[in-house]
Amino acid sequence: MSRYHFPDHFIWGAATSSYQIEGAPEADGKGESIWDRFTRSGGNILDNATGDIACDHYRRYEEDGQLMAGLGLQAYRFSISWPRLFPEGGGRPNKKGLDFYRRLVDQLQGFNIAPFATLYHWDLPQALQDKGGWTNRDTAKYFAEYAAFTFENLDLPVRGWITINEPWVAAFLGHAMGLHAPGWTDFNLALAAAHNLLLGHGLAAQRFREQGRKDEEIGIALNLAPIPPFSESEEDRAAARRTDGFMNRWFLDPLLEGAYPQDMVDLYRRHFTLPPVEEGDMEIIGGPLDFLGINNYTRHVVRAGDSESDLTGNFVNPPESEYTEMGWEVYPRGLYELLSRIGRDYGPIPLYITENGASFPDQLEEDGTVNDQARINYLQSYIFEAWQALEEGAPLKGYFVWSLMDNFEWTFGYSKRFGLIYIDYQTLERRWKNSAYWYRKGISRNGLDL
Ligand code: IFM
Repeated sequence: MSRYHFPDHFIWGAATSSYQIEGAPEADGKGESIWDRFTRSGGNILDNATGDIACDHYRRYEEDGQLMAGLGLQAYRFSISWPRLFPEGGGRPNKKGLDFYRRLVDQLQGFNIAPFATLYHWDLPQALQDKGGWTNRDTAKYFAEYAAFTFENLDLPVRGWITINEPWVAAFLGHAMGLHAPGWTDFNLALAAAHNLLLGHGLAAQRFREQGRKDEEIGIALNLAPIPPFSESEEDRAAARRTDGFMNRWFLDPLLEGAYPQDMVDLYRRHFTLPPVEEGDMEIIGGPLDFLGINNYTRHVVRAGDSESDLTGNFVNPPESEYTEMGWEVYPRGLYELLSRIGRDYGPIPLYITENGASFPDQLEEDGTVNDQARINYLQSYIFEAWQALEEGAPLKGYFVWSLMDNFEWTFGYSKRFGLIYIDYQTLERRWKNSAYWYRKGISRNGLDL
């Protein structure tokens, strides 16, 4: 057995998001979000599940804070529900909504757990959706207003702010594939939404700088994956490169270089309507970032499709690999590849792994235990690769497991469990899985045994 250690100031955390855990959709004056609407419309979610109760975290946050303290977490990444603070998207703020996050942050600080707050994890106020949502440029401006208000009025130090979680998912699953709220299926609108999400990020970061916030950092979390070609054939390599442009570079390049990737601009111009970019947008989007958050779970191996104009080609599942309950390939080396790639392609920007984890079919035993050895193996192998990248100089500052607890997994409802903590959805009781004990031990030693 060998032990590997992380740097002294490395941060170990866990992550969640508002709609996935909070429940209480109407409490204390909260407005409707697009996920309230999407889940209640019927037919969009497995078993027609909704986030109405979820983990009931809105009422049980104190108990959840105790769990985090018990785990020894050094940081907790949660998201703020925009419609709790602004039920109509903008206009008059709802003090009771803000108070909830104040209480949460206050409790975290009492436990010495650094808060990392995400401002947008997909629960857009429905009132803004009624005006076109992210396809309307004004939504980026409303987002910046909400962000500026929150920076100023949460008025307890938040160590890290994440503007937008996974803009690719919000834009393309939500507006091109119809799988996420608002359930639209138009690629042109998805491109517009992607641009406005990035613009919203940039405007919010500008407001953050204007407020001169010290000891706080701001960044964004992207879902990134290595996208290797299935073979060395020219066709497969071109398809993989396009898919990388679609999923990774369309966000990395504007944020870190201030421009959309030219090969993708040329491709999109041939098939779609390019997003409406106004003068100054790219400077705003490419403004300074304190860190880049990486959400990584898997990789996508790509084989060319039949037509040259296929945007992505086909995803191939290597038969020798292991897969999680989501059908995602377990590919720990991908985390090392991503962490090294960012530095190689874009320079030395501080990095956090803002999400990494796995869903497996956990069983609650009669004695109350959950033996999730597959999750422990998964986390251990990914964390090892993060350590390797660090050893080679990647500026990695911290790691957040997805997720602190089982929760509402979007279209999959409650059928996929990602948590360190098991939720009994009948009683809402919380139970430690074996992975929670394992993670606690790793945090306390600032390193893991192999
Ligand atoms: O549950 C999601 C989360 O909301 C965003 N990133 C991926 C997770 C697992 O699918």
